[in-house]
Amino acid sequence: MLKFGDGEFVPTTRQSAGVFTKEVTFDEIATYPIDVKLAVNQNSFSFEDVETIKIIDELRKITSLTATPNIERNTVNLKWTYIGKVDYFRIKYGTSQTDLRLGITSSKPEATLLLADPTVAYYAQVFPVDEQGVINGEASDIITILPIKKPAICGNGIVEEGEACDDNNLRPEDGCSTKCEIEIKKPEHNGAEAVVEPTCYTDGIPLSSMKIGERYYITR
Ligand SMILES: [Ca+2]
Ligand SMILES: [Ca+2]
Repeated sequence: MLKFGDGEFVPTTRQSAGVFTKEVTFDEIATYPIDVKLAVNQNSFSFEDVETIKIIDELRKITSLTATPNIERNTVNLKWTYIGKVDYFRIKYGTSQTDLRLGITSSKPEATLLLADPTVAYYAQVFPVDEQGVINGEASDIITILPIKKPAICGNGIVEEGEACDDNNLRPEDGCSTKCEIEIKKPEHNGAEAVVEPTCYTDGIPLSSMKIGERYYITR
């Protein structure tokens, strides 16, 4: 028989030899005295020095974490499930699994992370925190967010993110550099602009120009 707090003695369930169990519901986080009595054939034996039971906290735990990339925006939407009463969540993330340097706080079980470099992997973990931002529960596992974009390849003829041009080669001095930056040479006579018409002459000599996007640039 078990007495929990101010309650009555209640029978326990014999689980195995010498092991009895009783599931108890409590309302508050507190320390409760417990009392145990052995009842055999109308006789009951009380035990002294029975411990108190300290209910220190309810269980708070992030139970799952998923990431959905948004390729257009270079962001990842995180969603997670949790158990317990959680007021705030702290999301830590970064490009090193052992050093999650970045962090944001959310009051909802979701958050959007802006990926500064979408061509590398990120790692993220969610923690339950209190109003002061102190961790007060069990964190999620660390998840891996795979690169959401391939790195741009200069010279493949496709203008990709981070490239101003791509002329399908890795030659410099032809208007588009080896790093896919636009190369513009200053015109040699007054009045001309770096951006020119396709047929532009300097001192009677046609300028060599190159069409990049909708504009022509002087290349020499
Ligand atoms: Ca390219
Ligand atoms: Ca080039």
